[in-house]
Amino acid sequence: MALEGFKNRILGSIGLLKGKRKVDEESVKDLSRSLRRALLEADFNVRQTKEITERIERRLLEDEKPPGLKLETHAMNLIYSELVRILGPPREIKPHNETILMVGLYGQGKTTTTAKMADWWRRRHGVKVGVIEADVHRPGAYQQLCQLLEGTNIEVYGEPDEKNASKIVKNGLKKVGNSDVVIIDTAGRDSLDDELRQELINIAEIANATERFLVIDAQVGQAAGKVAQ
Ligand SMILES: Nc1nc2c(ncn2[C@@H]2O[C@H](COP(=O)(O)OP(=O)(O)OP(=O)(O)O)[C@@H](O)[C@H]2O)c(=O)[nH]1
Ligand SMILES: [Mg+2]
Repeated sequence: MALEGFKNRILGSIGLLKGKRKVDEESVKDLSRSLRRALLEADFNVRQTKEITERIERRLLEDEKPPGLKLETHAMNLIYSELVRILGPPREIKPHNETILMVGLYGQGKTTTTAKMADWWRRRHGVKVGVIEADVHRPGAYQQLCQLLEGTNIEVYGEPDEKNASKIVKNGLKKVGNSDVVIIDTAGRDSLDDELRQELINIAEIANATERFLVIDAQVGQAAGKVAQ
C-alpha cells in the first residue's frame, strides 16, 4: 500500500532523532531531507514539499518543545500539524436541512463513503438520514448501498430498473427529502465524459444540494487537481 509506505517513511524520518534530547542543525537537515524524499515519493507537489519541509525545519529549530515531551513526539506533532495545515481550515457542516451530492470518478469510493457518512451522522448526531442511489450505470449499485446500510434504520431510495438518474433524484427527494441529511450517490466514469457531466448537471439542479463532495482515492497523488477541475 502506497499510504503504508508513506507512513513508514515519515516514521523513519522521525527515527533519525531517536535518542536525542535536543535538536541540532545537522539532525534537522537529515530529517528534512528524508521527509522531502518521502513526500516526493508520495507524489506531493515539489513546491508544496519545499514549503512543508522548510516550515518543519524552522519550527523544529525555533519552536519550544513542550516540557516532558520526547523530541520524536514533538517532531511528529509538528509534521502532523503542517500536513493538516495544507488542507485548509475545517468547516463544520450542521446536520440539518443538508443535501449532499457525492461525485467522483469510477471506483473511487463514492458509494462506500455515502454509506459511512450516512451511518456516522445517524450515530454521532442521532439525526434522520436518507440516501438516494442515483447511479444508473453501475450494476447492483442500489443493492450495494442497501447492503452497506443493512441493520441501520437509514432509508435507501433507489429504482434499480430506472435509467434516468434525474427522475430517481426527483422521486427520491419526495420520499426521503424530509430527512435532516440527504445524501445522493451518483455514477462515476473513467473520465468525466460529456454525457456524465450533463447527467450530473441535471441532478445537481434538481437536488439543489447544500454540499458537493468530490470523492478521490487517497493514493491518486497530484492527478487529484485535474479531477477536481
Ligand atoms: N481501502 C479502502 N477501500 C475502499 C475505501 N472506500 C471504498 N473502498 C473500496 O473501493 C472499491 C470501490 O468502492 P465504491 O464505494 O464502490 O466506489 P464508487 O466510487 O462508488 O464506484 P463506482 O460506483 O463504480 O463509480 C470497493 O471495493 C470498496 O470496498 C476506503 O476508504 N479504503
Ligand atoms: Mg458507486
